[in-house]
Amino acid sequence: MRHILKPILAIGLSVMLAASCGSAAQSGRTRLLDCLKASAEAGKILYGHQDDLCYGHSWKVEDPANDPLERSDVKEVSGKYPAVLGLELGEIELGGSVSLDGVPFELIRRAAVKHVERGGVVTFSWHPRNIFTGGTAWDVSSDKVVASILEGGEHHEAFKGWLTILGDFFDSLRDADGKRIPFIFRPWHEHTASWFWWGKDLCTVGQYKALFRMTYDYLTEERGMDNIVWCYSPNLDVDAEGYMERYPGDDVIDILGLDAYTYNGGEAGMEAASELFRSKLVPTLEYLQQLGKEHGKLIALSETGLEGLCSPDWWTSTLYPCIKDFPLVYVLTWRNAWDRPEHFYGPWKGFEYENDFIRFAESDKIILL
Ligand code: BMA
Repeated sequence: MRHILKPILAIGLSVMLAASCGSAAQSGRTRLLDCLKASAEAGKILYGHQDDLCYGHSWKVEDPANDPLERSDVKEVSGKYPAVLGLELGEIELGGSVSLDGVPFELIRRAAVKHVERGGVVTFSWHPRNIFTGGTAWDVSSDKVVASILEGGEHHEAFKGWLTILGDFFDSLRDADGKRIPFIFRPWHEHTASWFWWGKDLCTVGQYKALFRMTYDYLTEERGMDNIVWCYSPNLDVDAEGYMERYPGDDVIDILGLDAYTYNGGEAGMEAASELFRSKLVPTLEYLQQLGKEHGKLIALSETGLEGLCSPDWWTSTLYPCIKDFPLVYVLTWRNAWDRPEHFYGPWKGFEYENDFIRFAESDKIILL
């Protein structure tokens, strides 16, 4: 079977998986980008869910090597898989067999390949540990970490070892013909905040850009991976200037992403929380749309959600009205942690407000698989 990237094109109300997108002579990066562009130009937004095939709100894959990967919280509610599957690689750099969330890398690899085979789009995030302190990605106790892994830094060689492990994993993502599958990679995210060791207050503009470029150069040049679409994803609460301040460059980035969550309003209530989210997100998407035009890039809501979905109509009354007028290529809600019942952002069968997700998913604009 020749590897074919199947673009997701909506025809009327049905989703059609076209036979191919672009020509086989093009790189995987170009072909995936062409598909995504065609979808955005058709006015469609692909719906994505993090870790969807690996586990759900109250289940997980038990046999990573053989499970048919047919289960999905999104499918159990809506009848369809998410069009975009987000997968997390944190702790792959340690060389072990499971991620920081306890997901076997073998399962992550199989899920990525299966999802692309089904015609979907895969995006990887990575929360690597802090090589300087030995802590997690959230260990922000030192502002020397990025400097230490750049060329000339004391941990540069060790960090190149981490990149090698990451590159080996990416290299193992092959279709039935042995060709590398195309996917989106979204490293060094939410760096306009300071909760990860690569965040704004932990490294200079130049160091951040060098970190991104080092990662890019390693995978594209040293490893020859022309199957990766690169996404840049600052966090909400930044203006257009702040958004672009650490931008690695048009030659590196393909998608201008944004991570933006609704925070449970507590005493102020859900209505106030939704209103705050709307009042921040819409102006941000306005400038993102403009930046996308100026730089010739796609735009995406690369992470979003309301933890625990404590609102009967977050999908249709908060999220959808905010995004519907923007040419977002995809919108991805975060994971449904099987071992933390309150830590979920996607729908699941039996959840009291599942019908609100169904209404969202049935919109002409929103594409599932
Ligand atoms: C966070 C939480 C964590 C998780 C991390 C990486 O937002 O969901 O529990 O470890 O993402 O997946």
